Amino acid sequence: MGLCRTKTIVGKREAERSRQPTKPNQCRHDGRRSMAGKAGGLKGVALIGGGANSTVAGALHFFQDPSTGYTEVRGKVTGLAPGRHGFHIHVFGDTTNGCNSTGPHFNPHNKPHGAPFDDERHVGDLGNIVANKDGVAEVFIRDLQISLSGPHSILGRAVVVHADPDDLGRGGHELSKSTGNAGARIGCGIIGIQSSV
Ligand SMILES: [Cu+2]
Ligand SMILES: [Zn+2]
Repeated sequence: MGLCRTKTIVGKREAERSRQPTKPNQCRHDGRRSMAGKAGGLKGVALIGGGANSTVAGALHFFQDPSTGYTEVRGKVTGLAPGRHGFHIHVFGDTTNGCNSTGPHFNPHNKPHGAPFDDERHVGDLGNIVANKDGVAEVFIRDLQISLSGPHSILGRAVVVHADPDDLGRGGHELSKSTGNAGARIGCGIIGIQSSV
């Protein structure tokens, strides 16, 4: 998609500018090398499950690059219907009552729901993941609003996969500005600190 193409690095100021994607908050599926091999930085992990009558499963890894602030979400979710599925960070890392105990979208600044590339969005708004005809979604998201430390930290919260597409706040439905009208919560997992072994 070319959202994150960087310029040739010439000197320090240019290098700083080159880190800015053309869309401010996120780049995804851009084919760039993963940051996860870099030394330092916090890592998180979430195992996705769907509860009693769901086939949804997966594992997602989170890594924040300390030099750029970008947090990368990588992994795979299986057992989905083909197509787009809303994908968010919800407030609570609590699955006592399945994915329904994870609360609303993580929204520390009381903003309306939006797209990952909007400035006006919930911190937890990561848009959609896309499942192929076999029901497998390969996830590769890089985002500047979620973090693994500080007030935007998603550690101890939950990642949730929905039955329907997130309309990114643009659908005109009464739920568009709060949930993206993404439907049922068909999979979720608690984001924990990843073991180094
Ligand atoms: Cu959600
Ligand atoms: Zn939201």
